[in-house]
Amino acid sequence: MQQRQDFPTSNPHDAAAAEGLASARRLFYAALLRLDRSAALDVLSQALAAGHGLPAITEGCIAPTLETIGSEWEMGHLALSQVFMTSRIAEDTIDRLFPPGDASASIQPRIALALLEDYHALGKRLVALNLKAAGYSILDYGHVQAQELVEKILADGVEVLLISTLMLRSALQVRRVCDGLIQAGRHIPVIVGGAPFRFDPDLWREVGATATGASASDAIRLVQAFLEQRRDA
Ligand code: B12
Repeated sequence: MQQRQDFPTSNPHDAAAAEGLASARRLFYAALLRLDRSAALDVLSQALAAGHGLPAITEGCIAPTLETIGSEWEMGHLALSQVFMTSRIAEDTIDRLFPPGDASASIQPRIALALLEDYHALGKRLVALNLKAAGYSILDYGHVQAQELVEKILADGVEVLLISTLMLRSALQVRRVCDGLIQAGRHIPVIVGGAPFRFDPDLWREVGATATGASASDAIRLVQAFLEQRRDA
């Protein structure tokens, strides 16, 4: 499985930052596998204190660590119970560091984020955190079914929709959401992300989405682009 690349190291500060993140990643991985919650929390707290921003910690530490653990499970080196426990500890650590609802949000278009017919919650949580840290206010619908999601979007007048799915079966349900919105005459950007869309680069088009992103930073970039497009229209 492909790993995310380290951050570019064009100058000594970047090189030091990349080394700091690589070290945090190693320590985070070790803490998770020892099921050591307090060490996991210490690693991320220290990375924040060292000046690594939330996007860098998301993409340079948390996400690649879980991917490594997933790859080791696929290769038979770890049990599913270990994937379950480590991801649970990662989620708790993130919740303790960034309690839900604590980020200040000032930009107020109606942006909704949902985990569609799937229980892999970590990616959505990180996307929400990063968007809030970038100043966006988010309607977080949590885990929803396709029909329920369409109804919520129509009721809330959502302007940009973000969907996270980690299983192919769930990713295919995006088609039902997009069709439901079109049938209701609601044409809004639908941005999708998660493992199936990274594994198959054409899947987002096949399910009728408007765009896909591979990371939480991509989510911010795409939301910004769609809002700018709307302003200029
Ligand atoms: C951890 C994990 C679990 C944990 C989930 C814990 C939790 N609360 O989230 C547990 C152990 C519970 C689990 C269970 C299962 N899992 Co699982 N799991 C994983 C694993 C190893 C890592 C996922 C993760 O948390 N990554 C870290 C987060 C931060 O990354 P992320 O979610 O990808 O999100 C990032 C980006 O994708 C992006 N992003 C995410 N959403 C969005 C949205 C938008 C709009 C944008 C722009 C970006 C974006 O930004 C995020 C931050 O960088 C993946 C392997 C993988 N490579 O993804 C398998 C994986 C997703 N699981 C898989 C499977 C099959 C299952 C099970 C069915 C296993 C089983 N036999 O029981 C169950 C089903 C659970 C369910 N019903 O939903 C498969 C899915 C394959 C498929 N084709 O459908 C995978 C791909 C493993 C594999 N290769 O087989 N899993």
